[in-house]
Amino acid sequence: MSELYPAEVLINSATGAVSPATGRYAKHLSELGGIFSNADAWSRTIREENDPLIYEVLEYKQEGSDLFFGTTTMQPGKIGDEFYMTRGHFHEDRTKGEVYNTLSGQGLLLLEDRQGRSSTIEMREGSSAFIPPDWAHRSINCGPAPLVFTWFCSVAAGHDYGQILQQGMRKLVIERNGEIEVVANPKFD
Ligand code: M6P
Ligand code: ZN
Repeated sequence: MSELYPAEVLINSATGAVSPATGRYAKHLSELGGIFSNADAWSRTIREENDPLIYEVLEYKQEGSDLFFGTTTMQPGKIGDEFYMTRGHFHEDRTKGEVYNTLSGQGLLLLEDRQGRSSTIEMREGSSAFIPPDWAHRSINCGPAPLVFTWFCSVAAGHDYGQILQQGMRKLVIERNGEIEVVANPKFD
């Protein structure tokens, strides 16, 4: 096993920059097919807004560590009446949870367990969210500015996207008459 060492990692609350970062990826709208309810609005936005960036993930991980952490920075916007969101996932290892801490912006963390129970936790500066093992989680930027949060997780957790990608989540977060609303996903009726 490689040797682990103490490290200071700087995180920018406004941009989500992680320094030093050991990994990063970006998700543009065209890579998020099937997660938004309004497929016409999805393809129109890709065309008209030139495939906008939806979110970026930066991470800090030491080779051989059991823990890693990083930031997710989500752009503001909507597809139809649905706010920009992450894919959403369960962990492959059903015994592993995760912690989020919001640094800036405002959003909702949408959670759901395998029995179909749903929960939402507000994401705003200074709020931390405990994600229990075996609850799927998706973050949603409901504000006008980027939503920046840190996450802390077990390396062994892994991502399981299958179920959420195929079925969606039981709740949708939409804007209606200028208000943020959590509504039932009609696909589950
Ligand atoms: C959070 C963490 C990451 C995750 C990212 C994007 O930052 O949970 O592990 O990858 O959100 O979410 P998703 O992978 O569901 O698109
Ligand atoms: Zn996770």
